Amino acid sequence: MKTTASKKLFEAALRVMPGGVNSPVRAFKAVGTLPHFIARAKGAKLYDADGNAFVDYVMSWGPLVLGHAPAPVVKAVARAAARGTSYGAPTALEVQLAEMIVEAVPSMERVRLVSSGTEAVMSAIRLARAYTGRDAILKFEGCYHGHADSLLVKAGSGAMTLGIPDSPGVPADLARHTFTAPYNDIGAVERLLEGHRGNFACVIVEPVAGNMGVVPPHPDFLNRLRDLTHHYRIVLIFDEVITGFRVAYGGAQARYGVTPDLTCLGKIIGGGLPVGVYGGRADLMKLIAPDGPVYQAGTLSGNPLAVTAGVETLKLLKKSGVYRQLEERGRQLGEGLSRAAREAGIAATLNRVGSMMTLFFTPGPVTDYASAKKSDTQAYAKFFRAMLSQGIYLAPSQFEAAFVSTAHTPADIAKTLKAARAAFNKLKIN
Ligand code: KE4
Repeated sequence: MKTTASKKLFEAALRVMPGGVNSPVRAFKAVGTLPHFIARAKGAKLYDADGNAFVDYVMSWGPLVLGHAPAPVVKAVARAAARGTSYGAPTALEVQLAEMIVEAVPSMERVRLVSSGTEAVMSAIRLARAYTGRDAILKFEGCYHGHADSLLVKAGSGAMTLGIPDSPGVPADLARHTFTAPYNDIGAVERLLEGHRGNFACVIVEPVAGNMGVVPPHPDFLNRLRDLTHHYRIVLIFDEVITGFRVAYGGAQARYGVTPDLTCLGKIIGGGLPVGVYGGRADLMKLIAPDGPVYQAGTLSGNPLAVTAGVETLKLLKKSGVYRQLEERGRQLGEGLSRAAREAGIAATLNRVGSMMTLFFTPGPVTDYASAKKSDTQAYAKFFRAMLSQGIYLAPSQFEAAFVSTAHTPADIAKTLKAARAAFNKLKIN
């Protein structure tokens, strides 16, 4: 596979950007090869600077549930750009996106648009602390909620991939307010909340974990979290930056029937442009400036281009049959990968919820950070490289999700499974 252009671009990038990238996991450090620089994308395909084509399962880490550059979204964004790219003033478009989100997501009575998932989560945490007057927050090991200081404690995603889940630069005095518990361990949560009665402002959880790889909630986990946070009068925050509009049109809270107090969204609601959202109970959101004293602001919040992409994306997702198709494609890929690993005698565990999944190179089960960490990351790296050489672009980390979109065809899935069978056989030989 020709990689001359990507190599040259990476050398240039390394001279001016840390690691040559603008987000760490893109540097391919965990998979022992150099990153491919992407020139364009359409549907389920990526095309790199050397002209190589790939079936893409990163999908920009989740936003592109409709595939790359869906025509209606591109057309609408182009039209919006011609009307001006940002006004720093309210627009009808923001109202439209906010109304669509309030209508879709059970917990969200009021919303505030921001420009990233990190911003959404840090604002929701500030709001929970202001509402309760307390400082402590509880997150789960292996969950990633963006790179705000308070949340870089036993964080997942790139922090877990690079082995820096507790980043330097976070003041100890701040980190001490962040407590962690193993995902799916409701007993540990109960002991922490009981042991620190009156200290906790909120519990924040990925209702389906996506940042230690995909880890579904145990059947009663989310319900019990809801009961406990009600009992101790603690704000329950669902970080649905990945799961929002991914696992159902109303997100994981609609799929599992558990309603948090606050929800954070990102990725899909921007249709590939920068949008984050936090929102929830009206009595909490009324504390947000300028209604209330909790300050949060953003130059490009509600930006007309990004909001246009979001509105057009949600309009297409509302069409009937979309989530049935995502479920079906996800099932075909997940079951096919499981079968191929089993037939090759490779110890692997496939965790999947709808169109998001992870193949862990461990016998499993994978139910939390500790069991995810048992995965053979070298085997994953070999699998990744064998798939990449066959034109399949997976997440460059064992601890991320693969995403199927409505643009992935049965032929893409068949090509992927054929490549996986060859990759597993290669693993067996080496
Ligand atoms: P952003 O600030 O990257 O928009 O969102 C942060 C975030 C918050 N919450 C969850 C559940 C998330 O998954 C994320 C970001 N996800 C990672 C990938 N798992 C983004 C990819 C990257 O960091 O390059």
